[in-house]
Amino acid sequence: AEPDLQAAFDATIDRHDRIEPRDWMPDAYRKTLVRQIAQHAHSEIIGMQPEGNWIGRAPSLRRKAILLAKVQDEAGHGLYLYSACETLGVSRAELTELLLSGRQKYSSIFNYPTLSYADVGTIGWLVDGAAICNQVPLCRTSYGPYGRAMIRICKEESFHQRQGYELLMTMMRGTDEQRAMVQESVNRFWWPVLMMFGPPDAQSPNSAQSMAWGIKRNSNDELRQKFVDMTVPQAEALGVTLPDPGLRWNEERGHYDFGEPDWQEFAAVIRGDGPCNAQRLAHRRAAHEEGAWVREAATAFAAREAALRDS
Ligand code: FAQ
Repeated sequence: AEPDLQAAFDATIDRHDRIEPRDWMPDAYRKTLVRQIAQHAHSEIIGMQPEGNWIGRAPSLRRKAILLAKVQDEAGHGLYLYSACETLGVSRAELTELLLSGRQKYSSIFNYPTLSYADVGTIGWLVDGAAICNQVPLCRTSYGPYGRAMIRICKEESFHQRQGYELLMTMMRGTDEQRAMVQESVNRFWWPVLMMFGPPDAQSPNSAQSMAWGIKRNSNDELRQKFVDMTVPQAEALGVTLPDPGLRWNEERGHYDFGEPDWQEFAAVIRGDGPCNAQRLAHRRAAHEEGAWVREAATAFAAREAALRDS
């Protein structure tokens, strides 16, 4: 029956229709999805740390309420994504183990520190802006549970992006010192944000197959370009300079030209040698260990309820 199953799978992909958890799928398709969705889930959960760092030091009650809501949304995104991943036959416990042992990755961007409150704004504007650019096409990904999770996540990411932009706008209308804080923050985050889209297409081992399977709908370079085109006018409206002397409108291409990120730095960060990799994983590990009693209690409770039902 194998050839028929493969043909049915191929036909579904060709129609741009969706593969669902109980459908037959090639092992390599399942494996790629687990890798990408798990990496995405881990990014949401680890991504709570850089901003979480500022919750206790937010400058006003209003800013604190906004930041708390955003960081909680990120926890929620991680949970929808772990659930989507579980439909592929892996458990959240296994995925957490793969993260903690360094066998699965999370986004490079969360290995950079947050040094001032302006970073909360910059993360919203640029990091969530990049996330939206990458995730809107993923709403049409070929695997049903992943695409459906993306729809809700993208709506929440839009709020995140707006709160960041609004925070930076407020600071830019403030004092010279506040404007300098925003510029300094944008200078630090710009290049690492461009790296969020992954390596250049020619060095992206997974892109061609993931696009053929409809898991990815656009290449890394296409999305990076789209993000730059979308962000330059926003930077102008804000009054900040993007730290790239090579950035200029190319009339012929109808796009902005821009400089090359430092791919050696990117390689070092995903190898584990970024500024905060050790700290992020240590914090995640400690939180996991401290939560062991909650998991044990929930498991014991579920077992007792099941025993009561069966008796
Ligand atoms: N960081 O062959 P490709 C968020 C790895 S947004 C670390 O091009 P692929 C929201 C890649 O895994 C961030 N590793 O790979 C938020 C592969 O290694 P592997 C999360 C990276 O998968 C905002 C190798 O390099 N978003 O969390 C990165 O086709 C604010 C070769 O690369 C997603 O995960 C990187 N930047 O394309 C939360 C989106 N780039 O696995 C809190 C979904 C590449 O073979 C606060 N993912 N690598 O060992 C994707 O769209 C894709 O997986 C790409 C990479 C585009 C990231």
